[in-house]
Amino acid sequence: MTAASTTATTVLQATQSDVLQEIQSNFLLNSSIWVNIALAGVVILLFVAMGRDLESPRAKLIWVATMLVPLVSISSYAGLASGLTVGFLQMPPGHALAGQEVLSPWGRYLTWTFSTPMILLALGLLADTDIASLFTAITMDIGMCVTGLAAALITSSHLLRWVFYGISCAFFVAVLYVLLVQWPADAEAAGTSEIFGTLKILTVVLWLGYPILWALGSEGVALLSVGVTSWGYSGLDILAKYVFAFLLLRWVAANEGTVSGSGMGIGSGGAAPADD
Ligand code: RET
Repeated sequence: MTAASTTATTVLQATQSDVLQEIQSNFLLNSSIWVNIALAGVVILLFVAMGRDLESPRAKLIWVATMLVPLVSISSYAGLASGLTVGFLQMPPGHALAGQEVLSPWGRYLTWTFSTPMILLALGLLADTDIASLFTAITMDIGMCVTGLAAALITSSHLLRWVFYGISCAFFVAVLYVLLVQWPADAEAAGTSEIFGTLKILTVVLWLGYPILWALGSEGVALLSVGVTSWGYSGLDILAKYVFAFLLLRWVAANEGTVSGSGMGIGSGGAAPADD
């Protein structure tokens, strides 16, 4: 066995307890996880209370999609806190930390696959967009998250890490296009353009922070430590998920009449009767 493969074997054999110990000995990393677990818990209770009186199908669907954001989040952060979705990766030659065992909280990228589509579903319903547009935004978003996960997990080639990063960015551009070009027009027609405009800017600005952090953190050029990167993501999460969801639900609860259709254009102008 060569020296390199011996190291790789040692890395792969790091147990969940080793990983947990490493997380718990890193105050920055550990606090960035637990603060979010606590916040998600409070936010879930708040959102249940905020949406309990909603009656129309579209408003209820927005509420459930929005509720799922902190629900996925608390599960995601619990996975990170336990060490289940965190591992040691040996970075390939060419990477700033080449050959070193780097702690990778890859569970984040995995669970974004479930949380970000809920954010887009809620926004799409708010804009009362059509199913094709919603499907486009959500599938492009899932593509972005899965290829982002691949970029983080690849240890065979430095170049391929960045190739996957580029593919993920391309998916992201499609999501941005839908958010910035298609849905504002739909929201205008649906009478939700004011709140949609606020949430669109919040979403676009904050979401742009994620690929920047990835590139600067230990997954990318390693200018930021694992703990600082993790706090960066946690901070973005607090704004992009909890603050976003709070603003959306508060508006929906106060303006249910404006979003009282059945959802996704069905019965609210998008699907006209066949004999019209
Ligand atoms: C990655 C790296 C590869 C390139 C791009 C990325 C974008 C990630 C985004 C994540 C948003 C996450 C949110 C989570 C809330 O639960 C995967 C970092 C483009 C935009 C809002």
